[in-house]
This record gives sequence, structure tokens and C-alpha cells, in this order.
Amino acid sequence: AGLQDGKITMKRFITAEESPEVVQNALQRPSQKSSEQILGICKPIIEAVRTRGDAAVLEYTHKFEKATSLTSPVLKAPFPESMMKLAPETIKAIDISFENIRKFHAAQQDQPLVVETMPGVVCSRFSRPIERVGLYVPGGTAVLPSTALMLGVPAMVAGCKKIVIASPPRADGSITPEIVYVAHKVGAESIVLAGGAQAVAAMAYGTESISKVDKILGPGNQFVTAAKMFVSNDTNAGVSIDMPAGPSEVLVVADATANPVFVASDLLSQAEHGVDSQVILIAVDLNEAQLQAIEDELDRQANALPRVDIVRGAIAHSFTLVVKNIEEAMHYSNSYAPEHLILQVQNAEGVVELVQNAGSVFVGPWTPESVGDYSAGVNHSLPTYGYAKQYSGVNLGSYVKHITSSNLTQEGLRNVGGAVMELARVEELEAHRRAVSLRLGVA
Ligand code: HSO
Ligand code: ZN
Repeated sequence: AGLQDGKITMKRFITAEESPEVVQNALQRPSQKSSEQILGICKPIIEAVRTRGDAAVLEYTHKFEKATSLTSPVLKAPFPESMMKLAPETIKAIDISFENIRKFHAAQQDQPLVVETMPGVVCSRFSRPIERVGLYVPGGTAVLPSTALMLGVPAMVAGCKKIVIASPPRADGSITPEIVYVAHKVGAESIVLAGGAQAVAAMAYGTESISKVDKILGPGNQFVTAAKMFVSNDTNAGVSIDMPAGPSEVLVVADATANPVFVASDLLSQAEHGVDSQVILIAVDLNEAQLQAIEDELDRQANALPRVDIVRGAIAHSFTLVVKNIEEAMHYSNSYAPEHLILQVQNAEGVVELVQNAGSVFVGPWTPESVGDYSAGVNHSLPTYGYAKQYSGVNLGSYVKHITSSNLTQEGLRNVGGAVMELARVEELEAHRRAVSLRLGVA
């Protein structure tokens, strides 16, 4: 697979002809470098930033980003106009995307909840924004202003007081103008000009010039993820994270009604992200000619892409699973729990009912993943590596916490007090019991 006579092609498994073990094995993610190994590299970096602050951050940025001209690791708002000079069509595209993401996330605002559990016993729940958030926008092989939008817009909508964006600068020390423009639009307090574990540590602990935050969100490579996990476990940091992250992935379910050109283009748009990306095609009852049509299209389109070498790497650990029907397809999809799930099947909308585990679903032939990556309004910061089984993608709720409150009348305390006193007696916590008995004037 990957390279057969130079052709870019995916391995193929026909579930009816393989043992369940072989199929389950194929659905395992490619293994990652051990987290201990990665953490071993990150720990001294985190420690240096925690103890030496700005100076350490700058040293790492000089070393890893080659941005040796930088003399400050942070850019504070207001950001100069000269740093966000953009073509009018780029501004328009960002503005349209911004507005759609804003609308969809604003609609996620939840109303305060008030429930009277017994007469005179009122329980409520309300949300408050997390005050300070740190948003990690990866650099690497592509500039990702869209990630700044996906992380920044909900932070703004939630009402977070301080939004810090971190992103590795280019070698000349500058930051992509699109990212500066987004930072300006969401009202960011600052842009930390650093990447990797050093950026995460700077936001987790704060430095002389970089603000400490309460939660760090955003995707990143294994170093960023390891650093996020580490600081969220350090009680001295007092910081939480959105979710663990792994390489990006897509699973496309296609039947005979699917257009091979569309299917191939969706597989490739995920494959071009990185050599570690994984793309999976579940083909529902396709015959040899139909499978061949998709494979030919994949090869043809891939070879015309500027990032064909990255695509080749991703395709090498990607595969097609040929199944008999849509139920079988969804069984495997749910067990893989893809970050992105694309349904190019008859009655795609009806199939959504069968989705149990996925980060985000793209329904029908006119919904490529790219629309969700950029502009439709849904978030593209999603659980990968099977974490869609227990994590949600970034959403408005990622930027708030819920607070509960109870408010009892004297009658309410009379109604519930007996239960409280009895449980306090069972737990032998006499002060708890008396807090009720003294109020009610009972023994
Ligand atoms: N598909 C990526 C997000 C992205 N695509 C950013 C383009 N730019 C991971 O969900
Ligand atoms: Zn993408």
C-alpha cells in the first residue's frame, strides 16, 4: 500500500473475507511515540520557563523557530495595523467565517436552571465564563488562522475576560497577519510569540510579560499535548485543558450513490494535513469497478496536489474497508470514533441517527469537511485518536463553568432536614447534623 508501482493507493480489507481480529486490528490508530519519551523532552523546557520566565521562552523561540531577532516573547493589544495587512478577499473570508462561527456558538448559550426539588428547596445552576484562556494556534507545515477563529470566537462569545493566543513566530520574528487580524477581532489581550511546550508552560504559569491563564485550549503536536497534560496535572499551575490531541483523521462512508470525485477529494483534504493523518473509507456494498473508480480518482487528484508528499505519507497508513450494508459501516465507524465523519450515502440524514461516536459529522454530497474546517460555523477543534468516545469538540461550554446554588426557606429546611440529619448521623459527622438541628430547634 501507499506506493504500488508509484500509484497512490490505500490498503483494502473486505470484512466478509477477513477475521474480526484483522478488521479490528486495522481500525487501531497507528501507535504514537511513547508519551514518557516526549514528556522527558518537555519537562526541562517547562521547568525552565516556570523558573526563568521570559528569558527561557525567548531562548527556545530563538532555538526552535530560528527567530533570533525577537527581543520580547509577547505582543500586547492593540496590535498595529501594519501587522494585519491583508487582501480584501481574505478579510471578507475571515469576516464571513467569523460571523458564522459566532452565530453557531452564541446559540449554545444555556439558560440558568431553577428546580424546586421539594417545597421550599430550590436548586439552581448558572454558568460563568472562565476568566482567562490561553489558545494555542499551531505553526508547523501550514499557517492556521482558522484555528485562531475556532478557539477565539467562542472565547469572545462566552465573555472570557482575558484571551491570550500563542503561536510560533516565523523565522523573521513576525506572526502571520491573518492570525493577528483574528486576534484583534476576538479582542485578544496578547499574542505569545512561541510554540511547543514553552508556549504552554508560559501560559500555564505566567512570566514577567506573559499572562497566566486558567485554561489552555487548542490542538498541537505531541510536545504541545504532552505539555498540556503535564501542566494540567500540576496543582501549582492551576490550569485545565480542553482535551488530549492526536493526529487529524477522517472517515468517509460512501455507497454506490457517492461521487468518486467527491469521495477522493474529502479523503485527500484530510490526508494533506500531515504524514501522521489517517483517512479511512468505508465502502458500502461497492463492486470492483466502483472501488476502482474511487482509487483512480484518489491517485489522480493526489498527484496534482502541492502537498503530494505529505499525502503519500498519510495514505501509507490509511485503508478502505468494504462492508455489506450501512449498519455494518456504522458499527465500524462508531468503534473507530472518528474526529470527522463524512456520510456520502443514500438518505445520509437518516444515517445520522446511527452515529454514536464522532467529533463532527458532514452530511450528504454537498458537505465537504473543508466547510466545517473554515466557515460553516461548527468548530474544527475536535477529539481525535478515539477520544470522540468520551470528549466533545471545542464548544461554548469549553469556555464556561457551571455553578450551582441552593436556597431554602424555613419550610424547606423542615422538609429536607430529616434526611440530612439521618445521613450525618450515619457518617458520624455530628457538626453537620447540628447545623440543621440547631436551626430547627430539634434534638
Ligand atoms: N481539519 C483540521 C482543521 C483545519 N483544516 C484547519 C484546515 N485548517 C483538523 O480538524
Ligand atoms: Zn482540515
